[in-house]
Amino acid sequence: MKKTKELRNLINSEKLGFIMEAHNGLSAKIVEEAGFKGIWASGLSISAAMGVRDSNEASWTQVLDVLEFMSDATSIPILLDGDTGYGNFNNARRLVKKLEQRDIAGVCIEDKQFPKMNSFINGQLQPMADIEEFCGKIKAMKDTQTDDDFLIVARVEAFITGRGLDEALRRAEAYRKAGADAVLIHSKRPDIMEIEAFMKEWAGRLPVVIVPTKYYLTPTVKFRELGVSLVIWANHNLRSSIEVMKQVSRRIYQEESLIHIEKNVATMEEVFRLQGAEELEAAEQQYLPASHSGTNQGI
Ligand code: SPV
Ligand code: MG
Repeated sequence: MKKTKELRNLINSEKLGFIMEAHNGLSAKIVEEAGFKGIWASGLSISAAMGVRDSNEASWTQVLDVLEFMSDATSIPILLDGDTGYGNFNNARRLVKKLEQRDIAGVCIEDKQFPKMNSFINGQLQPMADIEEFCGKIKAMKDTQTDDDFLIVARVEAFITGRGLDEALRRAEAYRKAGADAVLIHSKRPDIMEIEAFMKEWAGRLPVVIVPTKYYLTPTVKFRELGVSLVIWANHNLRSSIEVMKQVSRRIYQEESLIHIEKNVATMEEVFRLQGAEELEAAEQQYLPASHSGTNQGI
């Protein structure tokens, strides 16, 4: 099945679905091997892994290059966190064209202004997009996709910017009418209150996606009860790797030795496995003349 169809099925299914953050080819592969049916290409994580801020400091084509590696390394669908679409309707529709070429299954755009800032940094101070302008962007993106199953998710930042339920509903409804396939409703509260209020009024008009980074204490069963379609675990591969890399680097620096490290890190064999080294060996058998035999001796 095409990746676009798989993502659409995941979000349209009666069952609550889950996708997990990745930020490069390796983490994308790890997400797939864990059993997830989809990948969240997180703007925060991709930018952090590049060592820059989640404020469109990495150019959109640099993000595209990362996505290409993620897509090539995996067989499950990828939903891109497309920030604001990297500009106006014209930039956003060109993004759709480039994503389809790389077999990305969908993109989420948020109703803020370019350059954006992560929602958890002074969210209440962030300017929102004009509703009509954002609707035009959604329409342009929908008109550009060539695969009907490519997914456009409209992310509503009304709660993040402190505007409340009425504004969240007004925006979500406008984006639905503009053609969005699903709505992502974001909240920075430590509880489910805003999401719950939204879900009750929204009443299933379109599938709803949530990102429970801040309300992580809410049991998942509650998301099911509210009728949420898709949960994004948005940044936990990035954050876990930061923690482990800090510990390992510090310890090797202090001890000037690997003695206490080796048993706590992935084996070299595991690295080679994740890279698909075996496939290359088999290909060499098939394609390299015997006189060139031995890994990578053909060059
Ligand atoms: C991301 O993962 O980059 C997101 C989710 O957009 S959040 O960081 O919660 O804004
Ligand atoms: Mg983001």
